Amino acid sequence: MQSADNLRQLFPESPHWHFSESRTGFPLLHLIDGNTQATVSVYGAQLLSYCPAAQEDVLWLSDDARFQQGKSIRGGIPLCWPWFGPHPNDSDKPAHGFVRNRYWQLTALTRVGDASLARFRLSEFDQTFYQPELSLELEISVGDSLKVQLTTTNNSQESATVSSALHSYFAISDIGDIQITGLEDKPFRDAVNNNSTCLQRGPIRFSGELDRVYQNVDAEICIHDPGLERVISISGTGSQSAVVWNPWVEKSLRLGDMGKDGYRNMVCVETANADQDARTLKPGATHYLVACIQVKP
Ligand code: TA6
Repeated sequence: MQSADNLRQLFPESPHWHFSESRTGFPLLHLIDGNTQATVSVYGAQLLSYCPAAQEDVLWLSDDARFQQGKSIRGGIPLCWPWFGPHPNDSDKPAHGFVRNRYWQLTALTRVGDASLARFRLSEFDQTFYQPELSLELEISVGDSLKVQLTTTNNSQESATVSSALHSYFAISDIGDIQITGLEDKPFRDAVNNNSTCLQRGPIRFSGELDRVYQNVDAEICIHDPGLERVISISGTGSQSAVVWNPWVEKSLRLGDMGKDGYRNMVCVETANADQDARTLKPGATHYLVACIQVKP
């Protein structure tokens, strides 16, 4: 594992990046572009915060988030890979894959145009969890918008099927007041109602637990938040599916790390390759799953 001190030696601090540690010693990278800031945990290569200039944090991080080895951090943008949801045929394996519970390697820090960019690589590849040899890289670009790119390359001689998600937790004023547009008339699997297949009618509004996997996603998704007087726009590439989730009261209690009434101030809108949108990579092939997030006035 690269400690914060190791990272300072490898990447001398600058006006555009510096390092610190979580209360449990996880190395944290802070990326800065003018008055815009973002924080990334090296554990999980997980964004924890993105604050555009003159804006409240766009990402939600639970007050009770655990920064503990082997556990995932509740909030920000956890990476689900190489399977989304439960493992397809082995319930002993963790939900949402294993890379969110691993230390990644920071391999580059640079400025590209008006943005600060960081690149991470998952070096130690846990063959116990996944056979075909794949490599995985994450690129985070912080500027007027936040760009997150997860790159999978199949280095093996056989085809490999991967499902994944950029499991983004967005900060909102109140779950009862927001609405989500951009998924109207799209089919979805309703995980709260026996995985039944339904069609979205109009904007999404919340009045209880909601857990849906949308397909044929081909447009920008927007979170309209009257309380914070803003619209968060999420555009995906290399993705035709999106997951929308709020655990509401009971599921929050079962999860145990959502914080008191935390569900009221978060909504997940995940840029994904889920269910039938899973991707099969031929030998030598590369796939890019990309989310571009920005606040629109
Ligand atoms: O993305 C939605 C979802 O799959 C929900 O079903 C819920 O379980 C959520 O992910 C959180 O999963 P986690 O493993 O982080 O508790």
